[in-house]
Amino acid sequence: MFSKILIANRGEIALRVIRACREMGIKSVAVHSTADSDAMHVRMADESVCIGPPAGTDSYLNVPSLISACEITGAEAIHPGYGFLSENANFVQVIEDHGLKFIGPTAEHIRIMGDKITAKETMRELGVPCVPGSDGGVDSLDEAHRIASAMGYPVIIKATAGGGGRGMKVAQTAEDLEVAFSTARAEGKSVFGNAEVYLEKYLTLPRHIEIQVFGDGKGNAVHLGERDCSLQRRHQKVFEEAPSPVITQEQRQRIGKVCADAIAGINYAGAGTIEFLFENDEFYFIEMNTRLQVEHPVTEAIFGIDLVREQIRVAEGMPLSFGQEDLVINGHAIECRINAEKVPEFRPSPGTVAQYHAPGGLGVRMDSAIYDGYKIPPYYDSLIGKLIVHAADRPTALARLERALSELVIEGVETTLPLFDALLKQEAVQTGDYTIHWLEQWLETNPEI
Ligand code: MV4
Repeated sequence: MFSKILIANRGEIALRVIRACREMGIKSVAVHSTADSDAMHVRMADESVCIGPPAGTDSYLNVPSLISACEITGAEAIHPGYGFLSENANFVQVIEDHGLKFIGPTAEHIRIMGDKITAKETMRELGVPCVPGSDGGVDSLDEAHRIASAMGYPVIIKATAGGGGRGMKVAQTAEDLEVAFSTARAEGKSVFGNAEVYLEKYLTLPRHIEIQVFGDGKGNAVHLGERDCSLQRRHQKVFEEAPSPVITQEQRQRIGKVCADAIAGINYAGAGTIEFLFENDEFYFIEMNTRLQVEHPVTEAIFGIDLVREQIRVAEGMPLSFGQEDLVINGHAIECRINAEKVPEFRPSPGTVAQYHAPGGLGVRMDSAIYDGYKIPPYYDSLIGKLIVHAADRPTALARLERALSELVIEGVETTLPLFDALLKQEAVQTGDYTIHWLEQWLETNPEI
């Protein structure tokens, strides 16, 4: 049993972990940069340690400082949150070398899933349906031409070390292939230090559906259904919901079992997300995330479980506190990501929060680390809050979201809140009839926000 956990993160996710620790009777240690001395996670934790100057690379990504903070405070385990070091296999290795516990999967599993070719190969062998494409890397333009013409255009070239949409190029025809191939390689090399690329059939109008999985590291695993994360802009999710408006219970159970069996088969430990493109009623694996995700609260809402508590339990070597048969969906949940950005340009808008009033009432959860007078620093991600609503069904959840948004006040900085008021008025959002391209197309053609 852990008696003290260090949270290697900031903002709302640090609060999320501190809250789980407190409920479990575990002491929490916050770490912070010099820019975050007055941050809510520092106030809410039992202890705090300053780990460096403002830049993330000097503080929240500073591994020696984090290990020292554990040694100074006697923390036995590290929760990485999301982003920062949450999917860094070397960090996990260093933690273990110091006799500490990483709350998450093994370094090996992080490494496997961090290399997209290896991830896909692993998943295919485990029976997970994948996007058709090259088996492994494509080393030459000639090889790319052969595979693409056999499969048919359009195709997409992806960097194996890529992620977040970087190092990805679409070729609509054979004429585009040379440029797509060389730019994907160059971007892979320059951004990720790895020029290896692979090729896939390009799916033109898919949805982004991700399956939440959870393993105990000993061959037992469950799935917690899907989240529909199709509403995104420039690979940043904006609005997520669970369950997906287009997935049937039968499809959910089928793909869910495939995913749970797959991660059970590799003795995966902790929370994971298996990402799919979903088109014409078929699932196509693209990537796996080996962390707790920003949008995990929508899954927590519909299943009535605490994913962070479960992560901590599994890291302590305890069994999962629920079996697949215990996991029954109750209602519908929606999350809005609120960023300190000015719309419609989505320009970051740091500054002082003059006034903050969180919404409340039945089925409303506001995860945020802001407060009246809080100064949002310019150094980090612009996410300042997540509004999550839960209701008996999708129409009721949408109405609850509109109501909660009407109560929410954030003044002093520009936020993406006007986007959500406008979004809720859209037919596609009301009916759930949208693809991964809908939001960007709508933003291009609708200057009203
Ligand atoms: C694709 C695709 C279409 N076909 N792969 C974007 C980020 C990375 N995670 C995978 N991505 C895509 N891969 C094939 N074979 C379209 C995208 C894509 C996308 C995927 C999910 C959510 C939003 C997206 C926006 C643009 C492109």
